[in-house]
Amino acid sequence: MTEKKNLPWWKDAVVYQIYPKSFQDSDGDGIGDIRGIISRLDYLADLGIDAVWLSPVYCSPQDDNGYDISDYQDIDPMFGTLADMEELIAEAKKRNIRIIMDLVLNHTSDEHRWFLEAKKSRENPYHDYYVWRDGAEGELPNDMKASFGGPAWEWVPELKQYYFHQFSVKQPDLNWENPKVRREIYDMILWWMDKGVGGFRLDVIDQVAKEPDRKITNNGPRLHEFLQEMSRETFQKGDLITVGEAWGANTENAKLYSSPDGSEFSMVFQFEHMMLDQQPGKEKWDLAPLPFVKLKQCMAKWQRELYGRGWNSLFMDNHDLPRIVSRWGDDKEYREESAKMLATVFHGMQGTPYIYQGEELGMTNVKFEDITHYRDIETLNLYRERLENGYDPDDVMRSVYAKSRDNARTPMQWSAEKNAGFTDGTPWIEVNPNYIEINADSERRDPDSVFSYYRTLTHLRKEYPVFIDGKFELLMEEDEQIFAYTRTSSEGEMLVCANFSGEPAKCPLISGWKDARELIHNYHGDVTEELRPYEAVMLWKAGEN
Ligand code: TEU
Repeated sequence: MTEKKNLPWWKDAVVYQIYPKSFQDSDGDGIGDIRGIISRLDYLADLGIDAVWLSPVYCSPQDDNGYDISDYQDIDPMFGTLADMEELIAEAKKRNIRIIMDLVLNHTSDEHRWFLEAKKSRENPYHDYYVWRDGAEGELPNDMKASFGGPAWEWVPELKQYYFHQFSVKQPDLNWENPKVRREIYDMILWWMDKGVGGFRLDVIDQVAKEPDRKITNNGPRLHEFLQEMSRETFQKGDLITVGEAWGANTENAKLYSSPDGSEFSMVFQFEHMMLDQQPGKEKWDLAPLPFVKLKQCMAKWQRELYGRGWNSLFMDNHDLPRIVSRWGDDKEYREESAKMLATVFHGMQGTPYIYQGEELGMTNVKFEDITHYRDIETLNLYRERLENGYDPDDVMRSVYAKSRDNARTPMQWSAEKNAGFTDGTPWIEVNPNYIEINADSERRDPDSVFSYYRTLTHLRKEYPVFIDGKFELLMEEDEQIFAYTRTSSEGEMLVCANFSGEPAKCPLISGWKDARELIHNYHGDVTEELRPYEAVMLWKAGEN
């Protein structure tokens, strides 16, 4: 293999996402915490990951599980202390793991000091930190809606003004037009950089430059001006990995977010592929089967467009999405095969792979008996709204089972012991009952497990530079079962070939790869021109020189 050519360290990195509330409890209160994470660092090192993206652990009233921050520079007591956080950064470093903090900069909690000040009077120096509009009670500035239901405007009678919130009422939007707000944010980021964090994930960053009078939420006219300023003032002073979450990204603006000149972020985290299995123009709850050929075209478009011009994140799961093996695989008969197949297809592409906690075990969606077992604000609001609007409760529950964010938020399944080894107390959300069969303890001992397969994938990325720079070409584009592509570099050619279905599938191109080296394969025995259900393989042919 050739030397890696002066690439930034994160180019061959694999990131692991931790949702702290559900990862590991250390003190028996039923809520995961930082000391719990420290106790599991060896597990992460064994998996071969390079960085951990930590969902928010800052002080927060937890209206949206930490995405409503009341102090950016302190840790919520439920998760631990600042000293615990410093220890986590240091202990991770010993294992060559960097910690990526989650920056929620579009909004704060309504309990943040700035907002408490802001709503005291119109003259308060913090008033202009948020987005206000004059009005009369009941006469909203316009009809914009908030993401978690209801209007995007909330009336404050003492001020006779509305504040703007794109998410819950307890998440007032920050006013990025105000240079003082931006300076406060940059100083806070520099403070975390001084603490030795390895990078940042930027929550809904495409929404910060909103212009509510023109009903603009994402991709506002000043967005990239703000992001470039932030990057100059902060990230570019360190050797960081930065990733911008942008539901509103397209392949054009993604080249700005993730330009190789480093003027904004290292990479973009976009969702085009995640919005295919819903009815066009409707919400994620309005279910539709996955249009497989469209998925391939979508992935191929991003591979092609960003090649040499940007950098993408490769993910199938996160704390807002259902479990991929339940969504696009088969979480029953072929759970292990399909979980491995999906990983093969995603990890073989160009970009940075993200593994969401439990994905490496093939954890599945959960089906709680009724809505009272759910905790997520988005799910609970959706259920209430849809019932008020006359939807059939069984239909709504079907959507919840398929798409609720709580599918990803049940506790990490460490072992077959009580509460899956997550806590000695009562977990804040119930454990998925399938932890007896699906858990880290048994998978780490089994060379054929989903965990062992992911470990091989993370190591392959370090061994074969083609993962980083190989040019992507989609094959068998119109095939309804096979996902196949090559990655070609000066060193050789890699083929990724996967049967995305539960039926056997013909794949004639395998015959041209008879002598190739098998990098990874999710079945025993030779791969032939007929792929078994969810069979997937990565093959490698070294070049002539
Ligand atoms: O999510 C962005 C976002 O737009 C989500 O609300 C998304 O639409 C929804 O989860 C899809 O079901 C980020 C965070 O990842 C999420 O957890 C937060 O709730 C949200 O921002 C607000 O900070």
